[in-house]
Amino acid sequence: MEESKAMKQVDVAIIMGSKSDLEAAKETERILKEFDIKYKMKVLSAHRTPDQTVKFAKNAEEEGIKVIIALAGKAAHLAGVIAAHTILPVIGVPMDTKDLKGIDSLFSTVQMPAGVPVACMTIGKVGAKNAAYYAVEILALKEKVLKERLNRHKEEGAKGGI
Ligand code: RP5
Repeated sequence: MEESKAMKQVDVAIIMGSKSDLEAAKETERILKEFDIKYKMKVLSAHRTPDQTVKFAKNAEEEGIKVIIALAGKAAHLAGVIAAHTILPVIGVPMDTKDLKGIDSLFSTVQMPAGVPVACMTIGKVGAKNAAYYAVEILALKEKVLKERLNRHKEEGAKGGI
């Protein structure tokens, strides 16, 4: 019983507001895979499936999740709603949008009230990538092997290789 729970345990949850965010979420996924991070991906919406979103946020810590990445666009309340229901670090990624070029998503993700932080990344796919790196940096605080991988990655970046 305990063993199967441990096998299912993931360190990072990638949550997206809609299937239409999948392309960006795949960028996050790709980098987490590069760092060998155990993750899961799920579509949950602060507006379309609010009860399931809150349930996920409330159970995340007990599930063993350590960092939550939330990608959402337009009135992007997903990261904020999740942060309202957990003390785990929540990284928000504002999705690019057709009408307002992601400024709508950016403002709704970044403008959180005091005491309920969301670490807001850049708009779109760059933000999706940085969310993964940021999650790895958080996990690296307790995992030496990740620290080494991040240092190697920084060295590659210095050579213009990212
Ligand atoms: C948000 O609205 C989603 O995160 C997505 O970025 C945006 C559009 O969603 P769809 O109408 O394409 O499902 O909730």
